[in-house]
Amino acid sequence: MLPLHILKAIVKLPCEKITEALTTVKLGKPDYQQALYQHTLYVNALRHCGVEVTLLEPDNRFPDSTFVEDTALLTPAGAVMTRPGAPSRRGETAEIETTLSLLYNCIEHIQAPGTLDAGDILQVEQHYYIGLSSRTNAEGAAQLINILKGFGLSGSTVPLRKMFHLKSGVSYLQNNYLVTAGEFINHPQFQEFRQIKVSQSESYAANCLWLNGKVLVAAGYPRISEEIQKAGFEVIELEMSEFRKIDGGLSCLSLRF
Ligand code: CIR
Repeated sequence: MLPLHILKAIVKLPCEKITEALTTVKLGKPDYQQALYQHTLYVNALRHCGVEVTLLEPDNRFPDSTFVEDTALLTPAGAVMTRPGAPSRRGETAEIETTLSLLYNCIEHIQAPGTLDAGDILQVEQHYYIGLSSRTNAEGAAQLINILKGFGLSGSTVPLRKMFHLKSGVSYLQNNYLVTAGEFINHPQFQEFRQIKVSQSESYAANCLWLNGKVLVAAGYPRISEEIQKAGFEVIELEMSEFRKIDGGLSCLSLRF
């Protein structure tokens, strides 16, 4: 198989209403200016990894809309528009679909009553693990597995116990390496992987992002950064404090293809 290369990414600027974004954690409201600054550094890091970035304008109608990852799944065979589990986020897909329609001939859709956030989808080569979470239901996952089959790809489900999204607790770094935290450490469905295990105190950093041989890791989690470096990856640390306050991680901020 040819080595994977991420060529492009779509990102969307945080909007002023990011202060009203959904959250399950009690870390206070994000600071809009800080979020903008952290987002700029994120975009710079994508470019540093050789990725061409399309930057979408902010949209105050959707406080969570900087988390573009949740709105679509991009595969080599076609795109899938999700149906986000949070009703306040459903309208985010329209603009992303317009952008993707310039890039993809084939765009499929998750239909009601299915719900799916792509933060629940972990791609490992040709296979897509789909977390069943408070956002992604069994119907949404079943629809996606069917679509993937049509694309010549495969999918399977992973029920979540505590994690917010599947990728809040597990990331794939290529070369058979998984970064795992919490309930995904030694999980029976991930036994064939080499695991880089994240301690409870650093579990936020389990959402990291492989990009063309480098790995973006949230700043402030030194042990996991070191483990990832030991595994042979160059690490780029990025401050994520404002996105963390609203359950967002590094992968959530871009759609990559
Ligand atoms: C939400 O609740 O939907 C946002 N505040 C966070 C979304 C994070 N997205 C992701 O992990 N892919």
